[in-house]
Amino acid sequence: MSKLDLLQIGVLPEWVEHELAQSFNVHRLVETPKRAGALAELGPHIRCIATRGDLGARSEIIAACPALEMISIYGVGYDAVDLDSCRVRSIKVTNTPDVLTDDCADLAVGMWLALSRGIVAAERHARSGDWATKGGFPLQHKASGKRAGILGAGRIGQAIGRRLQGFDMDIAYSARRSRGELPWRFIADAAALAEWADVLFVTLAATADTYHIVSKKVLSALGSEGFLVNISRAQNVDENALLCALETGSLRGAALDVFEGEPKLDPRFTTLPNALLQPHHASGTHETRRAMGQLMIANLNAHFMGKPLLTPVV
Ligand code: 8YV
Repeated sequence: MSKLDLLQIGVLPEWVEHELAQSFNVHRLVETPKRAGALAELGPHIRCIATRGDLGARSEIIAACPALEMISIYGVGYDAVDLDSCRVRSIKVTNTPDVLTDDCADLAVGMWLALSRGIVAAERHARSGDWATKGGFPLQHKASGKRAGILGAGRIGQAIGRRLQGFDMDIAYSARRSRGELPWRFIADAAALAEWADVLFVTLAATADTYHIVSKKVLSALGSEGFLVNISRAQNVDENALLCALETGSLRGAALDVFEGEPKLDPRFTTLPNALLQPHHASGTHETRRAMGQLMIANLNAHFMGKPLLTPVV
């Protein structure tokens, strides 16, 4: 049987691309001036799309593929996929939850510790020789035993909470509803949670309702002794308000794995001593990216074999 035509959006690990090519005619959609023309030519043949969580599949791509049956996401976030178009055309959408939860939670906790204790700057202080010539590293801030607010009580938010219990943190969370099964305080309002917390972890899936949920008001409530950790999506935070808060010291510090316009950052971030910057790599380990690739491909194969999807979104 001839291979079906698959549109690949973005770069995937080599072994994933090799695996896809075993089952599909893979057509890479790359960011070139000829992209629209390529899509117009390829689109009518495309039966499925493989894309990344950060790239998704916008409405114009979906519209250009009239024979599209399925979008398989290499990532947990599906905010960059036009789900409304998929629902109207009964296009299946899958993602890769669970397999990346531990990595994302691990990095969030690591970012918080590094921010609170100045680990990145301290490493430079030791490596540069400043320790010998300028003396000891400046005092930082105790991390454990403080108040941690978790914005979002999904898989990743709960995994962060479980890790923070090991740091003797007093934990509260905000979500659409109270989750009685969780052993932590429920504070529905984001600003109230920020007011209570010493560190606020943003773990929410990005939706229209969560856009800029970490607003100037929330940042002000977190305050000049507060830390923000964002491993969700940049659009959950008012980035200009965050930059102003960091520049003026009305927020003590922020550790960020996601940015508006990534991979290009607002240059204001790069001069801030109280910002810890990470290149959207929360799921970026060999083990997890392998598991994500296997799950993405398994979903594609399940669909075309007429079997139940493993991790359906739509
Ligand atoms: C992806 C992400 O893993 O999971 C998501 O939704 O944003 C990332 O963690 C990454 O985009 C894969 O390249």
